[in-house]
Amino acid sequence: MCSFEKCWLNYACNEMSSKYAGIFKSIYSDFDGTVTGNTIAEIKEGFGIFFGKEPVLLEKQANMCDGIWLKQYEKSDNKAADEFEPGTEGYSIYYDGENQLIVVAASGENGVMYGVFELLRIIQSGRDICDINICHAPKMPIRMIDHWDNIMGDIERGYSGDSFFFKENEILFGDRTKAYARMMASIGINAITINNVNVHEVESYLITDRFLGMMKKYSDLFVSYGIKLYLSVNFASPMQIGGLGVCDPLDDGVIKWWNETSRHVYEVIPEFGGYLVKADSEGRPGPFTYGRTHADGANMLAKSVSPFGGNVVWRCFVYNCKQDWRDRKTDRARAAYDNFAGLDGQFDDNVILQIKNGPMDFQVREPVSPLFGAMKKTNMFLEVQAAQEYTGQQRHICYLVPMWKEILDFDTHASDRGCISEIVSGKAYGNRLCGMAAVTNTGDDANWTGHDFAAANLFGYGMLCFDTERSAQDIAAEWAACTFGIDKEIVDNVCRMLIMSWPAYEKYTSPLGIGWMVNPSDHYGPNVDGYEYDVWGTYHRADCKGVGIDRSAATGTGYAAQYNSPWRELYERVETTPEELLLFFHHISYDHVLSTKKTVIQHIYDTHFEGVEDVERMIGLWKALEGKIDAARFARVLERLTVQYESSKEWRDRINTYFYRMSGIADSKGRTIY
Ligand code: GCW
Repeated sequence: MCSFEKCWLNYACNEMSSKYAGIFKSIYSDFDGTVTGNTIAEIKEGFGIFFGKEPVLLEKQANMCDGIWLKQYEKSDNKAADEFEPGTEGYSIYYDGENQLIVVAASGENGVMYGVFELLRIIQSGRDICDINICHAPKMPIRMIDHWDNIMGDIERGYSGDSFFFKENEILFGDRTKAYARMMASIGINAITINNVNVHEVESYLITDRFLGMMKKYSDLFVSYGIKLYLSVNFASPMQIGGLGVCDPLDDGVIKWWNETSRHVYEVIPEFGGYLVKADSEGRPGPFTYGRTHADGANMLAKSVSPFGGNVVWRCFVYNCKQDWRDRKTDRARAAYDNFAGLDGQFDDNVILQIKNGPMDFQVREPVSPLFGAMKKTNMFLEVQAAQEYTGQQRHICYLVPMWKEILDFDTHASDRGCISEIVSGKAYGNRLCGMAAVTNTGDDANWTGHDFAAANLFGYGMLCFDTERSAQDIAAEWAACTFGIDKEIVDNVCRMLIMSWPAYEKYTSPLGIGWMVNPSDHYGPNVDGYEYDVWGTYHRADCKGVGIDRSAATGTGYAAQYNSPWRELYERVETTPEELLLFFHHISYDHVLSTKKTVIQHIYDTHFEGVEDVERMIGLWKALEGKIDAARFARVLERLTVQYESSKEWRDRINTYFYRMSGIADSKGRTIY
């Protein structure tokens, strides 16, 4: 048996198999190259399973019929959209019924590969080939995955086993690596950072000869799936591995060290993507030590890779993690904006700022980071977290695509095209280097993501980067069909479970935009005051009268004023703040009445009871599928749902009890609160 599963690439026969059995006998490709080689292998495998026979690769395209043609794109291949530019990664797919020919047309190898993967998903989810008429090009130019894998083999915030890249200071490479690259290509990923942004001692050497040979192997594999390899680097490398006394970005010796190091990296790996950097953040070294700005730091690195076409992805997760809880003015939420907004226009062309979706840290509910609306002359990535650090750690189902869609749809009002999706896709200001990055949720568990349902987040992330217009429901349905089969009840129930899961998680954990009520350090399970008096700057400020943080400009931390109008005015006032974020922006008394006519305290009680009931419903939906899903996966998911149920009750009881004791106000429905 295989030590890893195929997730959504689990090709299986369905009704289309008999309809088209034996028809697609041949493949012809206008392209050749390693990506095309993998694409053809994929067609052979998929079509072999779907239609019972592997198509054969033809040498000549002479009046081809009964097959699949990987074709150089021409205008006449656009049969679907009025305006369509395939670019280097887009494609059109259509079916020529007369000749029983499927055409996948693109301008480059990556486009053809993405087209073929979409075609296979279409067949796999039971849709009819004869209806295909598609023109697609990815919305996000760069679609990145960030691993937080450490070279010892553990994964920071990893919930699905150990790394499949590293083990005990060595690099792993094998079937699983290939299967992984294929899986990422199948969802359109074109950049992967394989090591943690927290770069410890040994990982610092990944850019040296000690490891570069293996990195080259990785890069070659990735390139054959259209993916660029990136590495996280230690800003203090000149000291850590270069023996210099400083890592000041304006120091000549430091500049020379990076120039030589990068030149050598590109000598070994000409296709190398570039560096990802976490600097001056949570104890990591950075330019602040030398009184330099983050533009100084990023540009110094960027100049070292720019002769070779490399990029520097620079994270904006920079904040004071040594705060005093009595200090009510320092606000962690303000930090990314305060540290970076003023630097707009100062970054080199090959620098991309990577900004977390919210101002805090991947909570179940946060406003969108105001930094996106503050910069017009800077390349930006939207960073999201598929790893469910604060959303149930892959023991709970929490389908994050609806959350990410809300973020992408958020209008920053920075310009006429101020939506996050327009900004980070480069459409708003015409930049080429931009896109999204997701902290991944994979590990060496057989099913890759621990919870089988967590794979929907990984799949969904890729789908969304490609097409931000697609609905979360549509993505869920395709994932369910490709993963568990096209049976209607399966797809319906799995979709319902996915779609209700984020709201459910929010209900039983976090009321009205308050986050962080988790156990410190591991971030799993409820602990209302876990971070309350700690140095990390993450407070709820609950007292006997009310709860929430005043972030208004008039009386609070001033965070609300970091937004463009009209958001700054809307967030400034209690009456106009969207209720799901009320306690993020304001300190509110427990008896404040919400639009639902409920008080804040009653809302807290009700949502916590409802959240648990939602989990019960999810269990019911899953149990209804017994016998339709293979026994092993059925049991695996049920086991995790049971864990989720127990945990949701604990959340409900701890949160409700805390606020009952704090406020002294009883539940109007008289339910058990301790
Ligand atoms: O809040 C933190 C996580 C860290 C992570 C950090 C980051 C990789 O708890 O584990 O470090 O975010 O995003 O850099």
